[in-house]
Amino acid sequence: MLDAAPIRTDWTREEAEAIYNKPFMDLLFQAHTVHRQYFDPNQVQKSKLLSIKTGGCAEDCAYCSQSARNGAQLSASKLIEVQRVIAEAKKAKEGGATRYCMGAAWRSPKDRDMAALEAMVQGVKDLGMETCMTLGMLDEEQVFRLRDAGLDYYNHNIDTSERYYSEIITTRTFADRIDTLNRVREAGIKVCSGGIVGMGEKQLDRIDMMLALATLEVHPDSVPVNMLIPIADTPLANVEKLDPIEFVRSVALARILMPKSHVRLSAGRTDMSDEMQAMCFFAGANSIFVGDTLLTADNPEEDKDQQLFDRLGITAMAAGCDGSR
Ligand code: SAM
Ligand code: DTB
Ligand code: SF4
Repeated sequence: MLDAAPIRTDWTREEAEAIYNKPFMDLLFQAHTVHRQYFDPNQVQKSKLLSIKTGGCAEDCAYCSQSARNGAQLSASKLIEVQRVIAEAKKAKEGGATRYCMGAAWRSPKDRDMAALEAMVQGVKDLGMETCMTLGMLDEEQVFRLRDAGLDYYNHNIDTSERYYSEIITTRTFADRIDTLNRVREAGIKVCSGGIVGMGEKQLDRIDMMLALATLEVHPDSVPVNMLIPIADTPLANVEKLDPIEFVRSVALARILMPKSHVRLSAGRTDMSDEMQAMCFFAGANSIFVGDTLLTADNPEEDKDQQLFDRLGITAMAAGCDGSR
């Protein structure tokens, strides 16, 4: 067995560009080799998402159905009841999910919401599931409160390259995102951070986004790679569709630059063929969201995912198992 690829946070732009642009077969071979060194390639984690507060968001993210500034905005709902969250998590567990991710359409949580958020974390953890939340920017006290409630992961995406960021979001900066990520990591909560590809960015933006994640002080423990789901009446509704090969290259780059991180094949799977998803798993993706809705958008039906797993000989990671060697 070859020595495992080292974990590096000093990758250069030249190295990342050279990897991304390798002949496709060489790129896939390298990504898969790295993947097998750290993970069982036949195991994929099933995560489930729940929108705990939908719509009416003050931010102007150009891709999002939940921004109050986009024409597409969904009607705003209040934070849902703790008991409902726990009941939904229980159903997800019965369906085989081992990780539960709760998302809120907020710029940041209000202090009056914190007690309910803590109760949600505790309730879902008591079911024996891994917990994740994505609530926008957090201050130090909020980070400590969520950590003390037992939150395992915090999801906070950098979404794109620093250069392209202001084309997509103007109500916060790339640096604001990094600040929250640092606070979360320093408090000892695992970091989940990735982004979206297919937003009309250049190839170099995809490379720089992965490079920004891979050169953080510590790699995110998990890296969601979302393919843009175009939402009607948002500024990105009619953006040109990304070449699927470019998407697979982005997954492979994430795997090679961050060998030990879970790479999550996140939004956009309804528009991916089974073969494209298989290629993403080969390139190192080892987590998906299951269930027919993400936060607000569609996701493949669970039967379809199970059939794909069966055809590929993939098994779902068991609770408490992270698929690592
Ligand atoms: N409001 C919080 C925030 O933005 O940090 C959490 C929820 S937000 C919906 C979570 C992530 O979902 C975003 O960072 C983005 O990467 C992804 N996302 C949202 N809308 C998407 C879309 N239409 N297509 C692909 N990914 C999307
Ligand atoms: C992430 O990177 N992708 C998930 C999760 N983190 C919260 C969310 C995808 C949302 C897709 C659009 C929607 O459902 O509204
Ligand atoms: Fe709000 Fe998050 Fe949507 Fe941006 S991505 S508009 S912060 S819910």
